[in-house]
Amino acid sequence: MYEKKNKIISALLIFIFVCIYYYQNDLLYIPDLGLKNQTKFIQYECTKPSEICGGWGDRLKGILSTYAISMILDRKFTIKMTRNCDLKKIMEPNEINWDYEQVPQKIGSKEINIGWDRSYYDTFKKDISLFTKKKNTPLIKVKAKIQFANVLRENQNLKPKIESLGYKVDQFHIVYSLHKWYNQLFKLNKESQKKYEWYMGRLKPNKKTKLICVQIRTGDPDLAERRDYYTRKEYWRFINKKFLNSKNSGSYKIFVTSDYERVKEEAQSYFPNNEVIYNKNSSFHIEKQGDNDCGGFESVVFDFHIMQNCDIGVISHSGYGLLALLNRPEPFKELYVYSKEHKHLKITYNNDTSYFSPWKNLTWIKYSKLGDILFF
Ligand SMILES: Nc1nc2c(ncn2[C@@H]2O[C@H](COP(=O)(O)OP(=O)(O)O)[C@@H](O)[C@H]2O)c(=O)[nH]1
Ligand SMILES: *[C@@H]1O[C@H](CO)[C@@H](O)[C@H](O)[C@H]1NC(C)=O
Ligand SMILES: *[C@@H]1O[C@H](CO)[C@@H](O)[C@H](O)[C@H]1NC(C)=O
Ligand SMILES: *[C@@H]1O[C@H](CO)[C@@H](O)[C@H](O)[C@H]1NC(C)=O
Ligand SMILES: *[C@@H]1O[C@H](CO)[C@@H](O)[C@H](O)[C@H]1NC(C)=O
Ligand SMILES: [Mg+2]
Repeated sequence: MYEKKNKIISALLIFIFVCIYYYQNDLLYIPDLGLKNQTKFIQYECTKPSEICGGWGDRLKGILSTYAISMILDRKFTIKMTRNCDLKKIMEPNEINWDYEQVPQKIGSKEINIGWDRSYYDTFKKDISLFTKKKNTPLIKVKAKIQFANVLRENQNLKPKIESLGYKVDQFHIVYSLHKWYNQLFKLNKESQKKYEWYMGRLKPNKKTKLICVQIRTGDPDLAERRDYYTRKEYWRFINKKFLNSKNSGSYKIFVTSDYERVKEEAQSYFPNNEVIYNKNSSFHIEKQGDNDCGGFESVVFDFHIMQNCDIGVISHSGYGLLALLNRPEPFKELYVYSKEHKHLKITYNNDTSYFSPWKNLTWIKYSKLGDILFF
């Protein structure tokens, strides 16, 4: 009898201690011993071998959204992307030092896992207490593959804060701030930078050169059947008709990237009169193919980085391609997406599954303002 009672009491005590341990930052008032004033961090994470982080497009959505909210919360922003290959080996911090190694090791932390859950768009429009209620937690870890911060500009409570950061409220959105944010965060490492300059010399030899960038996502390596839906010829035909059918067609250079290596060789044979330039062996899916030597990841990021220089974009409806071309000083300049009409369908971020399936009857859509293309 007594034994049973004791067991229950011990279990209860253990439970209470565990609760206090996990919630100490919220529950207890910590007197200011210099502790309260310590730097607070918010960190984008993709670390575990078992974790699904998505491709570079998905990851950038998470990184840039976490960066955006770090400004709102006045937290120092860091990135810890160590799954397979450590991002630090490919990109270096530019104006913002996002190196995760500056975060003290034994620091209280909590995780917010947004994943692919778009219901957070509705939440953050009204209320970001998921973040603010952790105000005493030194480190917030964020996992996300969606552009969850794009709705912050719709949140009335955040208007003064966004303005105080120097943004017009409407511009506090990945599409309008991508080029600025990307360049605040990233620069290529020395070795890649040299390679980049060599490519730029060929891609833009003089001021008259117009750079057409083609990005064709055919489908994940394990989804080969998707390749049929993307008729590559349609891209070549479009470029021919739209740009090369003119007197000054010689001033165009064509940069091609794809998740399918063969596409690049095809382009080269299709355009014998124009220089077709591409990065060999860059067709690599960073999520689906292991990459402990960083080579594949490096080339995917490199192609992405190049595309901020494109005068014209002719791309597939892919997060990677869309972000790459929106990452230009003028995001919507001459941007054409091979996609599906949607305006008559009134699709929202809650019900776009029916839009993507089946992925047929595609057409060229000029992406000249938010909403022309479905991009959540
Ligand atoms: N080099 C290269 N890789 C690509 C291209 N398209 C897709 N990939 C690879 O496939 C992944 C696709 O995932 P993600 O970036 O999330 O784009 P999404 O899934 O199409 O929205 C990329 O991260 C790359 O690893 C491309 O045009 N060029
Ligand atoms: C807290 O930090 C700020 C900025 O670093 C500093 O100005 C302030 O004096 C600090 N306050 C205390 C109590 O240490
Ligand atoms: C192509 O890239 C992959 C991934 O980085 C690498 O393992 C492979 O050796 C490369 N092949 C060639 C021919 O360079
Ligand atoms: C998606 O949701 C919107 C808003 O609720 C609705 O107007 C629209 O008809 C829906 N579209 C589809 C294809 O279900
Ligand atoms: C195919 O797309 C065109 C416009 O892009 C549209 O007018 C037509 O109705 C679509 N056909 C089908 C079968 O959906
Ligand atoms: Mg993806």
